[in-house]
Amino acid sequence: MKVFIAGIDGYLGWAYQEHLRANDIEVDGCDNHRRRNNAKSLVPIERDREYSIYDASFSAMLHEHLRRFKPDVILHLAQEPSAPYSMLSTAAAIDTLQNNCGSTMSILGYLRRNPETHLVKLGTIGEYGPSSIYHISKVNDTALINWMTKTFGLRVTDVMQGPVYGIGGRLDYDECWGTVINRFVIQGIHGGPLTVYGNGGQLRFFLPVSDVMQCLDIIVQNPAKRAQHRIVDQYSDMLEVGMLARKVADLTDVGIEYLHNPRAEGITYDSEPDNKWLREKGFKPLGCIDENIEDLIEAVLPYKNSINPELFWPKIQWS
Ligand code: USQ
Repeated sequence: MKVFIAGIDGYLGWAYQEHLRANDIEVDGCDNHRRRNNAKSLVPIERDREYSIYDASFSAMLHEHLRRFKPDVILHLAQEPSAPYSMLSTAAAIDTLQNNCGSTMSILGYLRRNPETHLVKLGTIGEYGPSSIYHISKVNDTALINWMTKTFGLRVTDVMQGPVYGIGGRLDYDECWGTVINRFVIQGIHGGPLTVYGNGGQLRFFLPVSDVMQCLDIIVQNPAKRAQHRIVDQYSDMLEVGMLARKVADLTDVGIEYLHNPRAEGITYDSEPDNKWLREKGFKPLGCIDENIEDLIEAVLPYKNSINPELFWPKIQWS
């Protein structure tokens, strides 16, 4: 089994390549260092192996690399992942659409000639009720993938994933690149306050990095069939953001600040996600969310003095 990771240097990409290598699976990948150049990880970024640095949307380079490596699976994580960044300006919105749709099209172009390769593409649960240009870019991907899969007989798993937490290949906590649990934990360790957007009634579908590894393994080991565009909803827990904030506030003994919500977002989604397929294939979340948050607090404590509280406050407004 050979796995190619587009976006190998990122939050999940690096964690998954380490996990695969620990299981003696051959891995290669590429990354354009966009995340590395735009965000400051709280934990040091440690890399003990080489990978190629180029943008996955440069199709000539990508196709050449893939023809050499001949992967059984391509894991596509090479995308701009931030809803707030995509809403910063028209230029950032265009950048998000170009980056995300370009990398997807580039990979699909290779698969058209190599349809046996299984594409595992990271989508988002936010596709079930988009709340930003970023989320719309993922909906566009899904439409593109669907048509290409049916037309050219590809094998694709489109993973609808909720916000991830924990230390992956890095740990971000600024308004663009940090996900909400990581932000709350780091805000709590600093002494607060926790920044809840709106009244905190947003219902979201979370999972820790360790569960992402387990779910991706299940997907990689159970490839989609030819001409199948398989949708898999990937999450461990369903919780309101305000409830999460109360958990972290209790554990770190800090206050919560309810801010005017800078986003225009729904409380729930238009259709309910369901992780039944993963559970049927044996997915069992490794710990409960309370324990996972406690572990994360422990793991982040040594970096307390490096926390920059200026990164806590949201500046990008949807309207
Ligand atoms: N939120 C707060 N306070 C904060 C940060 C966020 O209340 O300081 C709220 C947001 O308003 C939102 C929820 O927490 O309702 C989740 O926000 P998030 O920043 O953790 O997640 P989101 O912007 O939706 O994006 C993240 C990842 C993205 C992934 C997505 C999955 O950055 O790559 O696709 O989670 S999902 O949310 O299911 O669309």
